Amino acid sequence: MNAHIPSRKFGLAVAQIGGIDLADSRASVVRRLLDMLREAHGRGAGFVVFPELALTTFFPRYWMPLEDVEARYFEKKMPNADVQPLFDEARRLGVGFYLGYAELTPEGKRYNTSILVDKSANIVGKYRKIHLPGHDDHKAGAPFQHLEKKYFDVGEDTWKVWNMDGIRTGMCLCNDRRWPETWRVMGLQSAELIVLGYNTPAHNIHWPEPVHLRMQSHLLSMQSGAYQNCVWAAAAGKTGFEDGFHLIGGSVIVSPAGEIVAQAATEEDEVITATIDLAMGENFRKNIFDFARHRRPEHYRLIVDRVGAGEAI
Ligand code: ING
Repeated sequence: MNAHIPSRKFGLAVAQIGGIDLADSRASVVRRLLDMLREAHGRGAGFVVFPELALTTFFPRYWMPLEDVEARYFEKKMPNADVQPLFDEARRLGVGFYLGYAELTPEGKRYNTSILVDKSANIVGKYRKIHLPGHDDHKAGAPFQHLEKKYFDVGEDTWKVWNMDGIRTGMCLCNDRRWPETWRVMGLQSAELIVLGYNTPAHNIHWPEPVHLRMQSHLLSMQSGAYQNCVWAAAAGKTGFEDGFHLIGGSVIVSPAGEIVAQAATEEDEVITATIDLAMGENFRKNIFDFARHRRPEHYRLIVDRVGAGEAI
């Protein structure tokens, strides 16, 4: 019989944002993020997840000269004048947050980045996206591009887990959620909560994928990642239409059982919340996914040694 594990309840929010057009200023976007931060706080949240690239339109859909992309879409400092109001209000309300943005470093490196900010508005952790989807060439016949491999460098540091106001919190970005390795690296660091933002085009430019499968694979990735690593998981989407280009909705909060406990109903700015009990993961970690007792890394070598699929061994 499992010794009773004392509950550790916590108010978690996901702030899904609707489309951001090319014409939308960062100031107008930050006003929308502030509105959702306040709503989340009003609904008892101590932490809010904002989307990937939350300050601008999903610019990797456009082929542009690098100097223009860097000038228009990348943040040279974080925080900066545009986002300082978000940090100030979060500190005033005592709410932590995850925020995704495009980062340009002083050395000229470009990353698809996310930060964890605690309830005193200190940046606790930074992550630079590892799994960059898409391509770096111009696809002339495509209705839009997906140029993350052109505009971003691959992050040099693996996924980490930070103490975020007493919660062992890991983070990743968008395409990362589709790869089980992402979740396991954080699961092996005893994560309790994994948060991420995403921008997922509804239309697949590579083959006529039925649209409903975009939502299916997003939810499947979230639910399996959470369940197989005994973590609470939260995903904030940038959604709806951006200058006519469609991004899926489906922002969610998923329990360590892999169950969706909250899901966005729209493709607009929408806050979803849940009171999560961090103790829930313990039951799964002590039994079915007691990694120390059950995992057999000596049989997993292929996962690390091989990049692409190869011959049977
Ligand atoms: N977007 C998409 C994502 O992983 C994608 C790209 C969609 C890849 C569907 C494969 C299938 O959700 C980002 N930004 O990674």
